[in-house]
Formats: sequence, structure tokens, C-alpha cells
Amino acid sequence: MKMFESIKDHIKDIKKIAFVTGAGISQESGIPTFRGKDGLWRNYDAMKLATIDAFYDNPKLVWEWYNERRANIFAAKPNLGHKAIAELEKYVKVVVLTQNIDGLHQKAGSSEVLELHGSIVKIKCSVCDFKNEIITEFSETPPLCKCGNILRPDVVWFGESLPQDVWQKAMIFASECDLMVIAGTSLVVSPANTLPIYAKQNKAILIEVNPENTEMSSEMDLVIRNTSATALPEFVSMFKEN
Ligand code: BJW
Ligand code: ZN
Repeated sequence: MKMFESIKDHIKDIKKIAFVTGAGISQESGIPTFRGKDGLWRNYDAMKLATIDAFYDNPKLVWEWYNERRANIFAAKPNLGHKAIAELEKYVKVVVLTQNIDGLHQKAGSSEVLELHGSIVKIKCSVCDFKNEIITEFSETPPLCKCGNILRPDVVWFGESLPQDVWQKAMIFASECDLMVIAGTSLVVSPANTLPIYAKQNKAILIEVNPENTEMSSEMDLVIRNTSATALPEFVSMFKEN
């Protein structure tokens, strides 16, 4: 119980927990993160591929990037970090605000997951309103919509708005939680990186789980410099004992 010792006395007062998660939480499931040495794919900068301009310039290349990631994600299993978050629902209200598109929180059993940046199993038209929920078979090249335009992954690229209903719910829950755990995100991408600010305005306890420093580490009440699969089971064990 060493890592979380300093907040142990507050546990009994905690009613609502928000998790803000990013690529780092799935790293121990074998899914690469975006930044740092993992953020390259066939020598392309992942950040340059995650834009509508990259897709229009070279739809096949971007589609192949997603196809490769899909194959990896479909084979991946939730790790102890995802599982700990799912288990915590037995003891307290939990909502997961994730930037990940991999579905591993849901696979682990979390029932309230807000996907801020969309989902890799969904596609939509790049022009009209057509959306297709949960596709399991993916062609080698991007298929065409009935309207004749090209279909794309239903994810949020740079310069695009987050799904507004999802974002509204995320902001509301962040503003109402009494504890927020920020795990596996560099917190460089907005607006997801503003969620801790909403929690702080509600005087929530902020805990960061990340082996590396982030721009918001100094704002945290507690920083755990460890991986999520190691730290989160220990976090959850405090609630079991209470
Ligand atoms: C571990 C670990 C372990 C490792 N355990 N931890 C200038 C021009 C245009 C836009 C902007 C601009 N300036 C700012 C903007 C806004 C922009 C933005 O924030 N840009 C910044 C990069 C500067 N944001 C947007 O554009 C957003 N939309 C928006 O703001 O709309 C309004 C608007 C409209 C029009 C114009 C301008 C604004 C949309 C952002 C969409 C981001 N999309 C992506 C791709 C999603 C689909 C996909 O997956 O392919 O989302 S990019 C990528 O980054 C992905 C991630 O969700 C997101 C965040 O990354 P994350 O998860 O934090 O991963 P990493 O790799 O950064 O960090 C991993 C962390 O884990 C590290 O800290 C490790 O240490 C740690 N770690 N192992 C625990 N085992
Ligand atoms: Zn269409």
C-alpha cells in the first residue's frame, strides 16, 4: 500500500472517480504509444498521419496504418491496468474518459467508457452523414460510401471537433468527480488535457500514473512514477479494504 499511502485516509469519502486515460495504459497490452520512440510507423510520424489532409493526400497509406493497428488491437488483451479500473466499479462510481480508440476498457468490463477520439472499429463517410457501427471485416483500401465519397475511420483527427455529446458528458463528469486518475497520457492534446482542470475546480484529488513527467505533473496531488498495470491494481486494493 506504499504508492498511494498519502491519500489512504480520503478513500472512504470518495464517491465518484474519473479516469482520464491515454495510449500509455494500453502500452502493456502491446499497443504502441504515439509520442516518443513508438510514435513512428514505417518511418512516418504518426502525428502527421492523424489528419484529414494526410488522408486526402494518401487515403491508402492512412487506411493501411489503421488496418495494421486494427490487427494489433484485435489481438490485444486488456492488461492489469484496464482490469483494475473495471473491478473498481464494484466499490464506487467510475467513468472512464479515454482518448484511446482500442476498446480495451470495454473488453476489460468497464461499463461507462466515453471514447473522446472515436473508435477503430467504426467507419464514417468523409463527406455525408453516413456512419457504420462496429465493422469487423476491413478491405485493403478505403471503401466508397453510397454517395460516392471515400469512407474513413470514425476517429478524431487534428483540427476536428470531438463528438459533442461525448465531450459534454466528459466535461460534466470531470466537473463532478471527487477523484481523478490520469493514467498513460502525455496530456499534450487538447481538449482532453483540460479535463483535469475541471476536476481541480471541483477540488477533486488529482493522481497521475505515468513513468514519465508530463506538463501537468506539477498540478497533481499525487504522482506515481510507475506503469499503469503495476500501479492501478494497488490503487483498487485500497477500496477493497475499505
Ligand atoms: C505509460 C506507460 C505505461 C507509456 N503506463 N503510462 C494548432 C493547429 C491545429 C490544432 C491545434 C493547434 N494547436 C492546438 C491544437 C488543437 C489540437 C492539439 O491539441 N494539438 C496539440 C498536439 C498541439 N487538438 C485538436 O485538434 C483536437 N480537436 C480540437 O481541438 O478541435 C477544436 C479545433 C478545431 C479546429 C482547429 C483547431 C481546434 C483533436 C485532437 C485529436 C487527436 N487525435 C489523435 C488520433 C486519434 C485517432 C487514432 O488513434 O488514430 O488522438 S492524435 C493522438 O494523440 C491520439 C491520442 O488519443 C492523442 C493523445 O495521445 P496520448 O494518449 O496522450 O499518447 P502519448 O503517446 O502522447 O503519451 C503516452 C503517455 O503514456 C506518455 O506520457 C508515456 O510516458 C506514458 N506511458 N507507457 C503508464 N505502461
Ligand atoms: Zn457518404
